[in-house]
Amino acid sequence: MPRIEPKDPALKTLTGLHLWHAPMSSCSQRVRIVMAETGQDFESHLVNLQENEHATEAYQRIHPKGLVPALVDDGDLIIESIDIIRHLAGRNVALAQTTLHELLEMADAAQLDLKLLTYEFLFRAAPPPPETAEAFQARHQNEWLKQFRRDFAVGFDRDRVEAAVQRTDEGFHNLDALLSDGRAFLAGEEFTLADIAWMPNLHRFDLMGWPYERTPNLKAWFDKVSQRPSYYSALEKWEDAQAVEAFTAYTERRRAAGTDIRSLGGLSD
Ligand SMILES: N[C@@H](CCC(=O)N[C@@H](CS)C(=O)NCC(=O)O)C(=O)O
Repeated sequence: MPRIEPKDPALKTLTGLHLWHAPMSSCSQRVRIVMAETGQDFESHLVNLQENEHATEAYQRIHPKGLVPALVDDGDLIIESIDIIRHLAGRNVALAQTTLHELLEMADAAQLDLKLLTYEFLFRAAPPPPETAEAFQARHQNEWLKQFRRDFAVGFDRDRVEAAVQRTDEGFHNLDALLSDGRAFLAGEEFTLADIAWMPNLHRFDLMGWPYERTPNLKAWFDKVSQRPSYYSALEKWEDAQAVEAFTAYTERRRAAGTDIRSLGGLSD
């Protein structure tokens, strides 16, 4: 298990499961789904990303990259959502048993494109005011994230957005091809971590108006897994209804203007 040494020694004294997470972060959503599916309770430490709580010194002593989620299990700190869900599922044979290494790696690798496209197609609805953006630059220590935020402020290059859309589309087609043999779930007949790792991604792209009709097997899979109680209790229930409403309205506005996600990456072909 990839434990890391916490900068904050107080973490080592914590007992039970403690999760630092954000309500609508896809990486947090997958961790909460595993908790719900396996019936594990956790002490919730919400990190308000809109208020840049992940840029505080205190939080950066918990997560060295200043990102969510972070888990402490009886004093052991684990970051990286895929490592966390593996750790949590380790106790649950049914969830962890299949050969799903590749599907988890794909979900992990898809994160950067999901992030770029989330910022472009959802967060651009209400970018932070300049003083908040400046405070983030002054306080956060993750140089990659700071550069990413600066790129966002000036506008991402169209090629970069286009490439992210294309890679996402390829990834979804790969999943669709897997499912085309009639299997019930991504890794076979059992619901596994692979399904959990991908559920938040499908949800996120749904908010952006992704054309899932391009991948009917994947669409049917998503329709099925989103009926699971954990999808509601660990993902939808945590969402801020106003934010969802604002994202939906923004997606509709961009669609009407022909600048939504469907207008890129050959998705309208
Ligand atoms: N590879 C990491 C990615 C973590 C990550 O990027 N988390 C996002 C939320 S899903 C975050 O903290 N974003 C803060 C920001 O964009 O400012 C993981 O899987 O845990």
